[in-house]
Amino acid sequence: MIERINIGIFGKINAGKSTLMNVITMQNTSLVDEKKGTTSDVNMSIMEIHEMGPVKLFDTPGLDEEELLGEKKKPFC
Ligand SMILES: Nc1nc2c(ncn2[C@@H]2O[C@H](COP(=O)(O)OP(=O)(O)OP(=O)(O)O)[C@@H](O)[C@H]2O)c(=O)[nH]1
Ligand SMILES: [Mg+2]
Repeated sequence: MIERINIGIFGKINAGKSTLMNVITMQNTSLVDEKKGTTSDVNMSIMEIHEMGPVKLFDTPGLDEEELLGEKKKPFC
């Protein structure tokens, strides 16, 4: 199995994490919306980054989701 560097994208709700993920991967694998709390589970994408090699990228739910479904989602983060 190929060894990959893990890269997580963390931040507050609606900060643009999924947008950043899609820009980096040049794909639309993460759902983007103006609504808060769009990402409910961690999304993973694999790719190669120049001069870094194989990586695993993780798009995550907002860190400040307590008022939404944050507590239920934490075990998946
Ligand atoms: N103006 C501006 N809007 C942005 C930028 N990045 C993302 N957005 C917008 O902000 C909103 C939220 O973007 P997402 O990428 O879904 O944000 P997120 O952090 O993944 O959101 P959650 O999954 O809900 O935590 C969308 O309407 C995006 O189009 C940016 O750099 N500038
Ligand atoms: Mg998101």
